[in-house]
Amino acid sequence: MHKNAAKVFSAFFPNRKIAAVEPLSSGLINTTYRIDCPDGSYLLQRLNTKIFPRPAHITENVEKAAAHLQKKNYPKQILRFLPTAAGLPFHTDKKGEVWRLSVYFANTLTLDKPENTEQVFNAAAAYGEFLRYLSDLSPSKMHVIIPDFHNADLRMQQFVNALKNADAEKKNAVQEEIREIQNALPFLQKMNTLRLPLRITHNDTKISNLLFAADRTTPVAVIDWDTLMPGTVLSDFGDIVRTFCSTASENEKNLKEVIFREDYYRAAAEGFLSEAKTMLNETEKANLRNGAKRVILVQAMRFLTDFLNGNIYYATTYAEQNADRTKNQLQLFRSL
Ligand code: GN1
Ligand code: MG
Repeated sequence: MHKNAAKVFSAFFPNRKIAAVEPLSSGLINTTYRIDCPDGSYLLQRLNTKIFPRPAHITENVEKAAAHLQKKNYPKQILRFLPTAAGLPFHTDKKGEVWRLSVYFANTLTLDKPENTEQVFNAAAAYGEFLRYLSDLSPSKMHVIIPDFHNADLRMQQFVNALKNADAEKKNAVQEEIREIQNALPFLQKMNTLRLPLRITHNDTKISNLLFAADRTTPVAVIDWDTLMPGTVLSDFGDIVRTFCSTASENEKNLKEVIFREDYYRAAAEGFLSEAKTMLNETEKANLRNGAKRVILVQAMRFLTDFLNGNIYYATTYAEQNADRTKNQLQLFRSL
């Protein structure tokens, strides 16, 4: 497997010596390796083309956004994919798998749960800043990478279908969670009636998609631009809250560890608004907290849907992991 990563790397740099190949595991969709060379490191990633069937659309979106940010002197690191030796934006191997390469930003780290309010404020500000810098680029210029990604109606439909098709044993195992989500559906339907402007949004503003400097406090780069596309700011703010205001990561099984921190929420809202306030309209500003609730609930529903479907979407390391993630997110939802 790692041998294969090394081989793919040579499609980008045919003659570069590799010192080490390290798999990185925080994403739930793509497979990522760090490739260490004597003069620096790279990130090599196999794109999950079941979920991202149009890799060229992703690279075009990323390039468009990167050029825009660069032109505006965006103060943080800008993500870029490196061309293959043949000059292509990504490499397609013999099996048809798609690989991208980018520079690994040295001396950075990711977190899977927050450690203090300063970190939360800075992180939310960094995402807010990213959105503000992109706010004068027209959403219609971007490809829609995953249609209906934040369409709660569709997520509900997928959940209802999964319920129809799942066997009794699986449904029994998550009876309470099914009921809790069903009870919350009217809230989702109400949120759907809000009229929110379409903007260019990140759509995966989770804690592990922000690189921090070694001080663990200063954001260095927003990463994972795969789902950069038209969306609503409330979804991005919601995912910040979902992952920065919980005392535990989304994979935590011990629910006692999962607590919504009101002080972190205040820090997140203040940090986000310190950068993004000028671009938001009244409806957006008035619904930040509801947006967070909505994202957490939808995430719970997506994990539960995948559990009922037999774990076909999210990477798992054990059979009940998506059920555990559902419980984790519902605990957070209640706590909020
Ligand atoms: C997925 O694999 P990753 O970290 O890029 C998912 C997000 C979820 C997240 C939950 C395309 O993101 O929507 O919020 O897992 N991405 C896609 O951890 O579905
Ligand atoms: Mg992602």
